[in-house]
Amino acid sequence: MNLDFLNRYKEVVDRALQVYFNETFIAPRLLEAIRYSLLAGGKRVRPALAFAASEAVGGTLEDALPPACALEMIHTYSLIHDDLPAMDDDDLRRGRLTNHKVFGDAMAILAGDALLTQAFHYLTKPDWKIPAERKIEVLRIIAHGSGIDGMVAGQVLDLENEGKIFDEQTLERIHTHKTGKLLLASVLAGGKAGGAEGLNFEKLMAYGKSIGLAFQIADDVLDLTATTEQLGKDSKSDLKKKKATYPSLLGIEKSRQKAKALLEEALEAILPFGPKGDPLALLARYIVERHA
Ligand code: GRG
Repeated sequence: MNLDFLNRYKEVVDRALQVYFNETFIAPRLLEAIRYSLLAGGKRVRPALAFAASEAVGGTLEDALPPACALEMIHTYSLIHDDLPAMDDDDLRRGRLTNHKVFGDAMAILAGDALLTQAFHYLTKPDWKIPAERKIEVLRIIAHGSGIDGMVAGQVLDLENEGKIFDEQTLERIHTHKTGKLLLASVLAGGKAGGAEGLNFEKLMAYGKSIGLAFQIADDVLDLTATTEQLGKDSKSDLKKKKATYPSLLGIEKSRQKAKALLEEALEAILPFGPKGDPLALLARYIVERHA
């Protein structure tokens, strides 16, 4: 798969984050902890979705840059907190030791807190040149996707169901919130920043819901089929923690089929965008067919 477009998006967001988190912040160790996890080379799927959604509706990369950076900050906070001993207690993330293993639990909690808060501060940047009403909508979308009815709710459902017998409906509820809501928010925030309204916004919603769930199903399968080196985090960790996953419920093959069916739904939803929707289509394929 040609990933040039993804690398182009990655470069833009990496540069912006690199420049933003600099020595002007007053607590050097906090800055170090933040940079350690944020600039450790994640796939940058959420920023890429925001950029691609903006382009699909005729917006620019510049329009979607603040939400792209804010989403990556929020995503990184969730990974740092998810890895803590009180949550998943993991040692490896993005190919290196987890944040708390290097900086201690207290600093890891604070680095996550600072990233979440700073994401919203970043969205008030005066040089973000889109209409003020659109900015408010973007803020609402991102807050909703990350908060009490979004990613955090999903994490709680996930923790509550560890080790339990669950059905497909419960599993879908966990996945659509824990992972799906922030991915959906990435598509909608980028689209809204680029000027999406009405039917265009609805198409993005359908696309975002499908790829949000497909991403986590692919992630569940990769947890079983990829190596620790490929993933940059411990493989088979869901199995060890008796986590609710699609492969544990449906098996690997049926899980793959479900992810493919969701991919088809996502591709169909964005047909009306024509060639402007190509980056979204490529991203959907990447999300389902990736090897890490
Ligand atoms: C509120 C205390 C508190 C903690 C929040 C909400 C939360 C902790 C964690 C949930 C987030 C989580 C770990 C979801 C799993 C989603 C997932 C597959 C993450 C990995 O995302 P990738 O593959 O990672 O995009 P990279 O490293 O490439 O960015």
